[in-house]
Amino acid sequence: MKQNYIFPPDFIWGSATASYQIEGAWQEDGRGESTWDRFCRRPGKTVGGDTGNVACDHYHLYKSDVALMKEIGLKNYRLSIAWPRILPEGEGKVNQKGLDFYNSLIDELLGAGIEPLVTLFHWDLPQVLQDRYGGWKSRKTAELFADYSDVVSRSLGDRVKKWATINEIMCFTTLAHKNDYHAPGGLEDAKTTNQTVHNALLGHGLAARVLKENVKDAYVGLVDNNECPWPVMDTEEHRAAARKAWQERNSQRLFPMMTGEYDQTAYERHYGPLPDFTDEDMKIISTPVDYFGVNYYSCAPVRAADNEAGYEVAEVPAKYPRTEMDWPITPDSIYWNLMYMKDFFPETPVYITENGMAADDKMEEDGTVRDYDRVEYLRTHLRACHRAIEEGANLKGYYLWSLMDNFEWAFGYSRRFGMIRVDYDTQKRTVKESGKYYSLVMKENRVL
Ligand code: GCO
Repeated sequence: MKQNYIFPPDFIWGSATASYQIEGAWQEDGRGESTWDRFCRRPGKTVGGDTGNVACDHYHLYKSDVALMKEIGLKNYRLSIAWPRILPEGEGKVNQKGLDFYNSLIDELLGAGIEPLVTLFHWDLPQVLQDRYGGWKSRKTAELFADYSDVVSRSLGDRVKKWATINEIMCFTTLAHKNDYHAPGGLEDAKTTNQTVHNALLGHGLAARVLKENVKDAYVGLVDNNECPWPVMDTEEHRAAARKAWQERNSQRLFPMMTGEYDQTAYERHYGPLPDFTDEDMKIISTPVDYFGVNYYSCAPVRAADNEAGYEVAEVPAKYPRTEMDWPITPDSIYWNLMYMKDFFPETPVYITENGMAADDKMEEDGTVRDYDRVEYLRTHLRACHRAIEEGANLKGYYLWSLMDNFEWAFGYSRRFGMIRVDYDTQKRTVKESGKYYSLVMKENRVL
């Protein structure tokens, strides 16, 4: 049989994690409190009252974790830096021990032949900035984020070239203030919530400028879980509806970041009142990026409709296949998302910076984890990526979420996303069948 689904020779294969989800060591070596430390302590906010206090204890186990990465053939690894480790007060005095940890981790990775992609902010804001300034409700946090980016990039920039400023703005702004579901929590009106999104975009732009200034050959982007409506059927009518939906529903973050403009009609239709902003803000926000990072898990299809917008969401039936997060498994959506990216922003390289699934993993008596549902998820999504590349999409790489099981935010440890299993009692790591599968994918540069 013919070997097919071969990726371009320079395609980047990697895997991803985030600081609060894996590090633990929450009070060690001068680390300050983060908004997630605080949020987890609010009763009922995480499943089982779980916290990231220990998580995967990666802070202590990073050397063996990197050795395991090497063993499975990983060549690219996306990690994030905990701001409260670097600046326990959020601003001002730098905690050298925090920098030391990341310097050692980077050296360990490079020594193992693994190229890091460093995310500066993956939601663990120093709590003190929340208390002092209201966190992202204030522009001050955007400015301080640039200062923090300056400290980190001066320290790691001689070895780290690939940077992501911020991960998934929606999740620490809208999910926090509209739903009280993520840190920092605290319900706010729509205008205030939209202001936090705007301020985070501003932080992104300011940090992108700092990185370009400090790091020779810096490769800088924003990572977002952009909205990716796709046509329920590939007919001209539904296709046009989905394209319009894609454009309008990305009016809050992606389009302003790429174009420097808010589309007021689309914004108001989907997000409510526009935030306050200046022309200068929009210039900063649209500082050119080298790539766009897409975190993709699931998305609802849309269909053409006889309403003002011209489209409506086509909810999938209750029994539609879903992951343990209850997210419908919709691989075609990744294809359409990449095609719309190419359509609107043909020049911008795209990386899938996260993709994967929570599965109901069981450890068998023989010590294997036969997560063939995750294997199938990966296979179908990778095929969709391959199809998009064949049709001209600018997709340059793929980072699987996640390297190992970890603290899944409001779900605590009740959801497992890893290709490596973590036994939280013993901290033992076990490569799952999906890990073995992905290891072959990376080695052979094709879907198997
Ligand atoms: C995300 C995240 C991860 C999540 C993953 C699964 O950005 O949402 O970056 O932290 O764990 O998406 O929900």
